[in-house]
Amino acid sequence: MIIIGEKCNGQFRLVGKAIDERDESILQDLAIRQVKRGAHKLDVSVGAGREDAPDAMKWAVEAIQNVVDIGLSIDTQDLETMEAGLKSCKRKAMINSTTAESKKMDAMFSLAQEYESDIICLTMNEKGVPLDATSRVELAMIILQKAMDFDISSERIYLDPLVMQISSAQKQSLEVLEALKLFRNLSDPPPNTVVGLSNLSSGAEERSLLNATYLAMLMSCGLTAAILDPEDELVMKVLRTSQILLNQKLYAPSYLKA
Ligand code: THG
Repeated sequence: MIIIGEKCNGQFRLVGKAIDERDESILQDLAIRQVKRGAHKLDVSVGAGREDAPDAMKWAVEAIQNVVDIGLSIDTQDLETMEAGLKSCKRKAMINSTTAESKKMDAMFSLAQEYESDIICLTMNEKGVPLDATSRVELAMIILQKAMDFDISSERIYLDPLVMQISSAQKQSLEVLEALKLFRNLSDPPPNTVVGLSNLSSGAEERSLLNATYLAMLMSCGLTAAILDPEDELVMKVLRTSQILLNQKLYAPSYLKA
């Protein structure tokens, strides 16, 4: 399970302000803390709708890399901001993300080629996020086909079925689980998969409990990576326990401490 820390994200007010002021210490503190709790990669987003997004992304990537030595997931839908982020990455990066829209895939897969990065592919298109599992699979097939055209091997692709808010789209939590099960049949070895876990509980109470419970379910459906809060202790305990129960890690009495 690849753990991608969610916290270096300009949508959090404190982070947004730190980016405005180019205050490195807040971003660096978040980066160090997430890695300490087990993050393998860090998602970096400067937040939507800022005019200085490419410059802000370059600055954020450099600031984070000055304190931690792990791969970054460059989280933006803007091509120029994506390239600014990728250019600054010292290690293999992850493009977060392309949709299944043809033009978007052309642009983002080209960048993936040029920068030899991994790429998260959202199973949505110009019509939005499909409401059922099989439509998500249809988009996944379009994505995998296009990746082949760009000579991007399947181990570099992370399919994201898009987790929605439980408070406004309750039935979608089941469709996402179903989609993950179906994605497994699309290639051999099965494609990598990723979700933004905290989307689930946005605007809800009992966030940690919702996120942790859903993570266990997602993992049992084959999820291979997640953007989540590594400082959420319940989420991390359930993640470690699920790895044991799914026989992905060797059980030892002290498995939570290891
Ligand atoms: N898929 C992919 N990338 C993603 C997502 C996804 N990147 C962004 C997001 N979704 C994952 N990251 C977060 C980060 C924070 C929150 C949720 C997901 C979050 N924010 C608070 C909220 O919504 O209530 C607001 C924070 C604040 O304002 O303080 O929970 O799905 N590929």
